[in-house]
Amino acid sequence: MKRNITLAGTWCLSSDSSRNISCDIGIPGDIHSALLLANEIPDPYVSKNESQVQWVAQTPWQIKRSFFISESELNQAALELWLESLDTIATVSINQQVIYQASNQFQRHIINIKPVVTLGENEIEILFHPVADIAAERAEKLPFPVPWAVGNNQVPHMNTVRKAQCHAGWDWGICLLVAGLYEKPLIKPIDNISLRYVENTQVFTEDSCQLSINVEYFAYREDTHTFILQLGEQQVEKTVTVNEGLHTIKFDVVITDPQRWWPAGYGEQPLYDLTVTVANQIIQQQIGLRELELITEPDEIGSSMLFRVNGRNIVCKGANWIPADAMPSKATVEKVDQLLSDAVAANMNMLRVWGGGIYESDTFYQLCDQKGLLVWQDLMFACAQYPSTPEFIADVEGELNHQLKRLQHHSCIALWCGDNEVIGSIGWYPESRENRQKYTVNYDRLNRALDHKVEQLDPSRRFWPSSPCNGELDFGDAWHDDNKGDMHFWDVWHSGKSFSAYREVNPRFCSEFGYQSFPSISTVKTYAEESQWNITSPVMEWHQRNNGGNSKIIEMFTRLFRFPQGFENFLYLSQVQQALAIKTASEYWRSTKPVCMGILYWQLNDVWPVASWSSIEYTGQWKQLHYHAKRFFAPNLVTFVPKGKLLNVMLISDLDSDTKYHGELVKYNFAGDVIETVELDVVSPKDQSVVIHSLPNEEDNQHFWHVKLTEASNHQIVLENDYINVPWKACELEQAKVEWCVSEMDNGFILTLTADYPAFFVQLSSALPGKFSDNSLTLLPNQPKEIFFQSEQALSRAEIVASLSCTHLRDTY
Ligand code: BMA
Repeated sequence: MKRNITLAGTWCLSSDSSRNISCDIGIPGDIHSALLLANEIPDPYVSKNESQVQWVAQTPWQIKRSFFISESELNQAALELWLESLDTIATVSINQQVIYQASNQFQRHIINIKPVVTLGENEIEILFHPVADIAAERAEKLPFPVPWAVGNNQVPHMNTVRKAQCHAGWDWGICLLVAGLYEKPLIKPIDNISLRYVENTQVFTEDSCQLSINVEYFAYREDTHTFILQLGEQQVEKTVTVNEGLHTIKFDVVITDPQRWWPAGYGEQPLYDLTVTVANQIIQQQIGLRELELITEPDEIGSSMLFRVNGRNIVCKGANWIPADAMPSKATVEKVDQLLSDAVAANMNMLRVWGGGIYESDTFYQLCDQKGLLVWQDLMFACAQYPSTPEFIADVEGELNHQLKRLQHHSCIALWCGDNEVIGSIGWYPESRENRQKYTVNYDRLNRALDHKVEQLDPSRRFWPSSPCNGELDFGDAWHDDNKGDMHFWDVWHSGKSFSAYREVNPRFCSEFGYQSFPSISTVKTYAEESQWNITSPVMEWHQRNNGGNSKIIEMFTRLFRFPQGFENFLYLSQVQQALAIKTASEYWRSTKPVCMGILYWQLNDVWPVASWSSIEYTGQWKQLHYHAKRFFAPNLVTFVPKGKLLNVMLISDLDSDTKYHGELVKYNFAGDVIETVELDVVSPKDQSVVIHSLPNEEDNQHFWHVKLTEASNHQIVLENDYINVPWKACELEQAKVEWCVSEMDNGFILTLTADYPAFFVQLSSALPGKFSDNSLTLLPNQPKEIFFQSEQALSRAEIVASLSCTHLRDTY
């Protein structure tokens, strides 16, 4: 069996003569990361260094290395060079002979290099052309101007290049216009058959799953081959004789009593091993068996929008995913794995892979399969108009041929969505606004082509034209129409409405809404020197990409809070504010169940250290929002929902059985005295949202309500929440003293927190890397709380104690 020749490893990177740079580059990897490692550029993430490195993307670069071809390899029918995630406009040469021109980051390039290699040492060279120039040339040639993502992109016309759109900057993103090769390049010696893709469709009967498995392969000459397919315990063999060319072979396998795959929180994620072998070729997958439907049925409100998995209506809870790092070399498997685990830890079951980034790596989707994270998969178009010329559409079709076939077998993928905000953006740009019909037709030409590709290549899933979208061929305002389809609700952040506006809409599926905050001081320290520790300093403003973003945060402070003193309190309070915004929306929309069946906030992660809507900072640290998400996305939730003159206490369940709780609803004053107590013995009916108590909703700056419920059969499960119906600034909070004692456990530390007065948004921090089980919580006098802290390093109790600090709301002024 001939082994694949890997070309991963160290290559030589060199610039053209304008710079005369030559250094090593690790492939897979990007040019900026290599230059950083070789000390040729300053760290683009630090200070305002981004402006110092813009020349990198304006320079042509070449990467090269040698490889060895043996006699037996040379005797093969073909030597296939596989290049994936080649970013982007690149000329590939072997032994100084140009063999290929690539221009789409999302296509997979397979080139038979047998005719150009020789026995022994050979050389491969890839030349990367500056993308901005090519984009401008392409824009010139378009039949009419096609507006690009002005306001997000810092380099024009990226909409003409099939490359991650956020590489040119975004309203949370650095502009590096990175280039490189981000997947392992391989040479595959092929005796005759080259395996390409394995896809499956699943049909369920009462006690079985019938799989029809399609294997796509290329044959270099006419011959007879035996394919072996192994699925779980079953093995099937098929022998076929085919001519030269591209072929498919189909296998039918029945699995009786299938173990079904479920989204996280709804069941387990059993995966079956699937292997296809022929000659020296093998494809291995792990597949989940599940039925998944997108239900969009007319109802008394408009039209439903929900995912049904294995017959159960799922409440999708999660966030939007952007690429794991602006420098692709830094988007390691460990980093992606950690972010996805953090999503699951916050009780999420869906992520939306946003259309301005990339079709993620195989590992990303494998991890989502394993962890039960459904994926709302956008196709890679965002916030701009796109050409609909035959060449552009053909290029995109080539990209989808690969991406749909590559990803089809992942049980995590819930649907294919045409783009991010492309329909809506027709109204953003003067050209398209003034000529709406023309641009709508232009939009639909490309969108139609995407739709047809999905229909042809993956009929097992629905195509959803755009996010947000009111439905097929509905070009209405999905930012404001909450009756049907998915919604992007931005009236609070982008339009400055108050948080109560979240309770004035009833989305069917909110796939975007967000509120910004600053990262914590530990993250700020990675990019700003102490002299810059001021919100309006040049470096802090540099690390804010949304026009007016910092002012929005500050202005909302003035509505809700007493003005914070000092830089660190400023950072902290911005995270309180963000958590409050997203909590208000998420809890209310969950309470409207089954009206709202999807809540994905904007955004999970950051590509560099920056002020943004993320709940996880670039360094991996959880913002306060992420701890709140863990609570407000939990399968059972208790919350307060004001409704007219009433304040309803509501209990929400996404579980498939009733749960009993007992506890109390208590009215406190800010000294912590109990004013009123209501005993609660309640049942949370399965899969429902119910009112368990109603109170008069009075403006009151003297008191707050606190509810605490303990599950009858499992005292570990405690639901808590609190409520005031005036802004925090109106309340006279006591200067609570929060103390903690630390005790050592086998694999971490227990921190027991106490307070003498009620303390809100109590946030523990450690100067050492580690994770808290909970944070940003309410502490009441005589009600200690335990938090678990686990550090990545082996640390003594004394070191932990010394590393800890604590802030709460009253500490900020
Ligand atoms: C959304 C996204 C992104 C953007 C975010 C914040 O609508 O689709 O384009 O980063 O808003 O403005």
